[in-house]
Amino acid sequence: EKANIGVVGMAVMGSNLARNLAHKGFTVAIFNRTYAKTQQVLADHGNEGKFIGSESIADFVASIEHPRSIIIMVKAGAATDATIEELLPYLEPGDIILDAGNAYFRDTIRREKEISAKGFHFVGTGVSGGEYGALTGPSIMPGGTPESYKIVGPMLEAISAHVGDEPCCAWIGPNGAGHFVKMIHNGIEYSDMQVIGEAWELLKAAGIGNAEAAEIFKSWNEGELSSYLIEITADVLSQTDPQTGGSLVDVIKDRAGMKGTGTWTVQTALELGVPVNGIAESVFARAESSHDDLRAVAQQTLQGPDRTLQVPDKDAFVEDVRQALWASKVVAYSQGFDEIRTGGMEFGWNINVADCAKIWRDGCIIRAKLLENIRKEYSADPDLVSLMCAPSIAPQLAQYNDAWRRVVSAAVQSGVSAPVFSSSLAYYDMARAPRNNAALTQGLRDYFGSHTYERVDQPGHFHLDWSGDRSEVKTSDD
Ligand code: NBP
Repeated sequence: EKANIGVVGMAVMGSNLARNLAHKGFTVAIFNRTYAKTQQVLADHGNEGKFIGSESIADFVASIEHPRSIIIMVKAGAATDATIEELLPYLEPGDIILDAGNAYFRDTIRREKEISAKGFHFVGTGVSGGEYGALTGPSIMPGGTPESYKIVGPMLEAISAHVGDEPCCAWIGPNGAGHFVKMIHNGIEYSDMQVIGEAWELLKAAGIGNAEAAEIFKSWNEGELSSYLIEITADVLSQTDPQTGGSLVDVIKDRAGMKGTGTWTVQTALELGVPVNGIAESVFARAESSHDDLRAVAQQTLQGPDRTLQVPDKDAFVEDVRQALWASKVVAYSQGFDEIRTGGMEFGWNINVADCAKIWRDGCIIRAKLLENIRKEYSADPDLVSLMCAPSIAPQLAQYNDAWRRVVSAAVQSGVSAPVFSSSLAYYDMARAPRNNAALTQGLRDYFGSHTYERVDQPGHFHLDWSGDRSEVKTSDD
């Protein structure tokens, strides 16, 4: 019997995906550069389903039915290219390589071009859900040709998470679209975690300890903020340190790590000209947290308030923070979805934005109640310019405005750094302002660089003779 599908890479993600496929009744060929890992998977999990383990790549490829579907789940980057190189000589036309690692979408565009030129399909596939998700049902974001999705789609949908009978897996678009959407998923994940962190720090400033904060997050998880990250925040905050018996989070070093997807999201947004302030602030907050030299010298030299807040009504303050968290989160999501929409147009992918929200409702790290709402809004209006202006969102942002402003003010007054709370409010205010300070910027640019300005009352571009007689000339009609 031949395998229905193959998986290369038997580290935590690949082995769990292979097991998930086997649990769903597929016969799974498995391969790892270091054979011992393949043997280990067979020894530990071989009885969970039908696996065919191979020591050589040739045997591995030969063990899969044609047209072959082969998932690569190795360390993103050079390892992916090396694995593709090894596979290619054994493939036949029509075979499909899926790269399910966290590839940079431009690498996926390149690989798809090279591989499709050889007569094979290449499906750059975003997978989110961590190791547990990979085993029990991740959110899956495949790109590539629609023909290849006809073959691999049913298998991917079978192993994905489900909401009711809807799979958390949908074809996203050609070549790099799947990895692009996964990249922005991760960018949004950064901002989701940052707003949670800011809320926690504000609660702390108001004298709320970790155990009490854990209860607060638990109660927030019962309402509109309900999400995986809020749920596990309650768990992390209530964890005691196995060594000292105190609160674990208080002994974890406050230096955040990152692997690159947040940075890519922001770099790409800069190239596309899409303001993703919340995501950018989250990436920079992680960078600042790890900037040891800066923090050491700043702690010695910079003065300011001591990050404590006097709150007369604690319950009211907690509710303010909840509302500010919801508003900031929604604005950060709005920016992320804006990047998806703009990137989808720019790269010619025609991404169905509602589908992205749909497949993030479960399985992935940012799974949240809010995503059902987002899905409905983009389904109702696929050309929605900004999520924050959607019919069900804008009124709630209005309702939460006062609390949001009070919390940002409290952060500023007390010296708590809350970059996403405040930058998302600044983004909101900039977007809704009938006039903004860009008029002065244009005046200045024309002053020092003759960059010209447009007028509100007539078409064309104009330049003022700033250093001469201050006469105005029209430099172009459009
Ligand atoms: P790792 O990212 O730790 O990669 C280990 C795997 O890559 C092993 O199978 C290893 O083989 C293989 N490998 C390496 Br390293 N260099 C290779 C090469 N030159 N040729 C062939 N194979 C090579 O594994 P992971 O944590 O399971 O993640 C796999 C992918 O999934 C990554 O792209 C990751 O970004 C992505 N991802 C991870 C998560 C998560 O929560 N961890 C979530 C979503 C996506 P060896 O055993 O012979 O060294």
